Amino acid sequence: ERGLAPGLRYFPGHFDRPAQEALVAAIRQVVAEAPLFVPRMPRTGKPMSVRMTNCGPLGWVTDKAGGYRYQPAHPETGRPWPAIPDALLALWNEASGFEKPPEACLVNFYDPDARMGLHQDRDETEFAAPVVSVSLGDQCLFRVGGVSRSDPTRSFRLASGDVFVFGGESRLIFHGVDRIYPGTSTLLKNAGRINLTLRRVNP
Ligand code: MD3
Ligand code: FE
Repeated sequence: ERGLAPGLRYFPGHFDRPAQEALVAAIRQVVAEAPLFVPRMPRTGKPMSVRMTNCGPLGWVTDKAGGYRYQPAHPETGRPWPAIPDALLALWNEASGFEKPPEACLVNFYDPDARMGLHQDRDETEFAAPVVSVSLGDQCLFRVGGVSRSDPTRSFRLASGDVFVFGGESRLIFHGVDRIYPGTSTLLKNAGRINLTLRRVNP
């Protein structure tokens, strides 16, 4: 483990290959029940390049009319989100140090040309809980800054099986994915990356 800043912890290679394969199998089941959707920016309706789904009691969604929010059902099927896989609940218990269980697990799928601009996660009302993130598949260039957009940033090349914990003073830092490095992992059938983020939404 590397402690990088107050509340910011990095566990490179936390999940070994068999554990990564088990996570991918669990996520494929989630996607079968809750298909990937294209999130759209509030007001403009511009599509994000990442495709998403969720598991857990709540899921993060965004569309032109409703904007960023958490809701208990899939935006297209209207069905409740599937349960969070046990391996991810175990990770939360180990890594978060938070007494209550995660309410949302956002699943982001990156094609080789997908990106995520620098942003803060502030659609939750519980900022005392950390966000726990797992990377699977192709490597990416991940950027983290500070709590102000103008703060200096550092970049990390994240690999499959890496875990990041963003808590404490790092819960509201700016972060984003600048690029995917296609062909840097054999975990997934097709090139691309999956990121899982476990979150507490409500106090
Ligand atoms: C720091 N996802 O879904 S994970 C996101 O790789 C998101 O898909 C990126 O940013 C991805 O919102 C980055 C790392 C991450 C996730 C949530 C955070 C860093 C965070 C919340 C607070 C602070
Ligand atoms: Fe984020």
